[in-house]
Amino acid sequence: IETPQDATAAKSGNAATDRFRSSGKLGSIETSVERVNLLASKLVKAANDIILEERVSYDEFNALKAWLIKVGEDGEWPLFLDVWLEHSVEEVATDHREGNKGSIEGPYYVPEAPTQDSPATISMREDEKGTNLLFQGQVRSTDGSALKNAKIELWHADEDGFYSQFAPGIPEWNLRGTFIADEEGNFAINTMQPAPYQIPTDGACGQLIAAAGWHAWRPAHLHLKVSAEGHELLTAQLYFPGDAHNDDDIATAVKPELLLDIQPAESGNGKQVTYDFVLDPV
Ligand code: MBD
Ligand code: FE
Repeated sequence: IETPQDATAAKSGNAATDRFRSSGKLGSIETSVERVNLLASKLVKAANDIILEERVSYDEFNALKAWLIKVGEDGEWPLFLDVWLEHSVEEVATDHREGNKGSIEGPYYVPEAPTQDSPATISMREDEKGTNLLFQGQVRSTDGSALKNAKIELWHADEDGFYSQFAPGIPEWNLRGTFIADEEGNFAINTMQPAPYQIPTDGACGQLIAAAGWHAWRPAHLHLKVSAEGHELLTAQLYFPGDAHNDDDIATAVKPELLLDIQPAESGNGKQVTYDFVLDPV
């Protein structure tokens, strides 16, 4: 039997690549010759400038070729792009918003996780390890009105830092769920506190990280998509104060507004936190 500890970069990378291919994100791309010309020309020029400025050698050029080939072989293009570039795309896409700050989606979202009405417990193994976390709050519009029956999609890693559907041997929807808030936009979800996440060290991205002397860590985080009728979809991540990597996330996806105020649970079992979401009208 495969366990999550058998996870390899190639397996989770290829799963992320397959996930992207079937995500529908490729169905609606609108662009023009002028736009492709502009962006591709700037990208190629930036690379040529680096080669000339830094006097890149043939050995270095060949190392780059070999590495780019390996990124594809390991299926790590989604991982590479989401870790090192998505944060800028997210910044451009959301800088008009008055409501909640968001953050990147990353490579491990799966749509249509099973739906439950709040209050609810996310699907997890009977012996799921970790600290219980009650995550609750309210979804409102920027004018302060409650967003009735708002939808909260939550997904995150387990206590060992693994995501279901991307590491082997974890039940399909483990620590993934869709939750419907009540008439007042209130929600309460029982889950487990996730562990910090280390991006795979045995694939092309890990090879780059090691060769450059970087670290591979993201701070522990909850992933969310929050939506309500007539409002922009919010994609966010929330973080835990005191995490060693809140200030040097490899994916540059932490913002001060996204830090949770974790408290001991009133039930006496684990932690609880209240976090409200404010969505922008379309
Ligand atoms: C993750 O869990 C993640 O959220 C991102 C953005 C990149 C790699 C792994
Ligand atoms: Fe993540």
